[in-house]
Amino acid sequence: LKLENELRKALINEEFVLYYQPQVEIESGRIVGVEALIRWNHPDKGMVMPNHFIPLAEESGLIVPIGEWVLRAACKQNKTWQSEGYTPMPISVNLSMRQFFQHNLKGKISHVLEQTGLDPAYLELEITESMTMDVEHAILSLLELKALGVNVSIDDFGTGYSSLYYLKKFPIDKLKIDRSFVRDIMVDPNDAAIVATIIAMTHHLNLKVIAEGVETEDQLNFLYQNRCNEVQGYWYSPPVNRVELEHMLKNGI
Ligand code: G
Ligand code: G
Ligand code: MN
Ligand code: NA
Repeated sequence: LKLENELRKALINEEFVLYYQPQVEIESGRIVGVEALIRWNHPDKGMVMPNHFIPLAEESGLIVPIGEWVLRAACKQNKTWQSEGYTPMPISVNLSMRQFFQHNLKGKISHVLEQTGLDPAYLELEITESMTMDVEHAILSLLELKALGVNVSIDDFGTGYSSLYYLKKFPIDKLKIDRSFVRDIMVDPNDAAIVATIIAMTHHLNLKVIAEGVETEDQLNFLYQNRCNEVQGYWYSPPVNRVELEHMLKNGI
């Protein structure tokens, strides 16, 4: 209960901050997108990572107002970057299960887009496979979100429920290959085969694809040879604060 109260206070006192991880087009080495990831700048504990508070936020329902803060902060920051002359690129935001099942999610997102003035084409919402288990709900929700003009990606792809039949029916734009598959592509032929197959499938289904958790040059080369266009991972950059991200946007990664 103590942590829960602290989280409520943190929202009021604006103690949350966003970090940003670049998404890089392999061919050009250019940053083509960023994922927003929350941190808690705690007055005593310093920078607290999301795995220490997101699970409780999800349990308690606080993830809804926290998620709304993330959405607004990400849209606002992306709009600011565009006003400052940075090359426009999408910012992706993680949606939690509760947000995805929230009444009037579309209205809330559309309100944030209006408030911040961000073009919906520059917002990407990440959902996980487990949120699509109720197929009818998922299709209806995704159609509503797509009608706003935002992009939708499936995060941690391959780790959850994945019916290829429904994948074809979901109005989504992109798959993010989970880092657990990428980690061993150079040592485990099964993981190499899985990753190569997911990439090939995305091309056939006309989806974009990004590999997460890329940490080595060998992994990068493997992904490039297998026609994966984009990567995210420590090889290029961990999630960084706004100033560090702006430095990379200006000077290259
Ligand atoms: O860098 P990293 O430690 O940021 O993230 C750890 C986990 O926390 C990831 O699984 C990520 O999806 C989750 N996470 C980070 N930011 C957010 C957020 O804004 N909303 C939600 N729902 N999850 C987040
Ligand atoms: O939303 P998602 O669960 O994909 O959150 C991304 C998580 O992955 C964050 O915790 C982020 O810090 C972490 N991450 C990003 N790049 C790498 C990487 O190259 N290696 C590892 N181990 N983790 C990464
Ligand atoms: Mn994510
Ligand atoms: Na992921």
